[in-house]
Amino acid sequence: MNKRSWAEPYKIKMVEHLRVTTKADREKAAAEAGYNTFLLKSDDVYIDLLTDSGTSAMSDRQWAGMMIGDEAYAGSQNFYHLEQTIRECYGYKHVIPTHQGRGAEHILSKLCIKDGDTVPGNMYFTTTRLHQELVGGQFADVIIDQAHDPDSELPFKGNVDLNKLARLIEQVGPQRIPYLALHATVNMAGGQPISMANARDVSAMCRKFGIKVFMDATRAVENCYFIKKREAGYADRSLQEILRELCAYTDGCTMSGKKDCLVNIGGFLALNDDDLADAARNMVVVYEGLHTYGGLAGRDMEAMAVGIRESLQFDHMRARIGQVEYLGELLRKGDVPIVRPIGGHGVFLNAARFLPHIPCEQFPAQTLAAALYVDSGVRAMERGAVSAGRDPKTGKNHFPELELVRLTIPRRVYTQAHMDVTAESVIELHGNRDKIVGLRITYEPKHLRFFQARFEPVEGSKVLRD
Ligand code: PLI
Repeated sequence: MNKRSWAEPYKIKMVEHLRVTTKADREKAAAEAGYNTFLLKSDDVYIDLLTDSGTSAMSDRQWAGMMIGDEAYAGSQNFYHLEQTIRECYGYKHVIPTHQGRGAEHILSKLCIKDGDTVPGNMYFTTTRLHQELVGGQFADVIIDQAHDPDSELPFKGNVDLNKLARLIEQVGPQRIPYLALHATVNMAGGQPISMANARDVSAMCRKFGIKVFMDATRAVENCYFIKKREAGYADRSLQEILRELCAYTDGCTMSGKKDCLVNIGGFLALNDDDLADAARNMVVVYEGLHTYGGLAGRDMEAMAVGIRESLQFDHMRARIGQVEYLGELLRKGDVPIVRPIGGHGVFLNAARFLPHIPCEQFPAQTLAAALYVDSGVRAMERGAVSAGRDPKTGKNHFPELELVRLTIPRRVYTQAHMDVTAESVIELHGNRDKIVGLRITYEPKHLRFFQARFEPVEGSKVLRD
């Protein structure tokens, strides 16, 4: 036998019990939550694949780090440990901690974007675009066309289209583009990576025009794993070396530590420019907290410093992405339409194809996430028209080409058996798709509506008919 499997590079020391509910319980809970999986109580959820954000299991070493939290208001030792770790692992000069990723996005957007500016990026992300818009910026999508095609098998579907970028620079002028937001990986495209070659080319083009490049490094280590696996010349390089090279093509990053960094809360803004960092340190005290804690407890910063080192271990990342791939392969073999290639942090169901009888105005992805919960207690997340929101100028719904449901895998939390149970539910639901009823909105908040909007079935009282 030649084949040798990998297994998780850890064993389980503590367990959290899960509550098993009946279908009737779940129908009631779904209706009470307005068919929005964000409004479910977690106690009513069996397998929680809502997000990989802040849901990871910390290691014993991270928990040990929590015990050496230095909770001084100013100059906590844990800040200096975190700063040193980020400097070494990511290579940026200045580190400004924030309570989570959007805290960093807020500061960066406010400091760099002027009213009427355009901010290109490889596909939008919800909070990122909102912060750009709140300060008068306009997001411009410069991702390659294939990223919008769930069936395209390109290995680096997150790449920036350099022609689109060049055209944009020509159209609006480089002085109206404060920076390019480079997402690694691209969440809304299905966790698709960018290649090192693309990062290098984007950086060269932007530098030529004096445009800065800031990376959304939230899942950059996952991106590096794909570079190692798929890009020529990187197979023998460590994740650490690849990460340093990737970051070197950028001027700084925003980071939600709640993903790659294996913590339940935390983030940072990292910058190379001294003046910009100075301004950011000035601003962080207004919105987050002193520049040596940025809204975090000392223990949170310590756990993040330890988590960053763990995230760069090859065995960790192979098991993390391997688990996502395992679930994706089960679904693919079960003829469920999913985004290909399988991404880094989750498997994305192609809801438009899954539910061809539900028109986009009835939110197929929102509907599918609700029906999946009713079927088995698996909680997923809508990543389609509801997440895309409305055009701030016209008020019209954005209807993105990708109408997806994300089965997001928390790191080090679930076993392969949980993936089996999830796949069985999705495959069975696919067989029963004609029993699924579309939704309409009954309440819509102004910003980031996917978090709090409420829905009801367009006919009858059930999203999944008996
Ligand atoms: O949730 P925050 O504020 O720590 O981070 C915001 C954020 C920024 N960039 C990217 C690529 C994200 O994925 C991200 C948050 N993502 C969430 C919450 C998710 O469920 O994907």
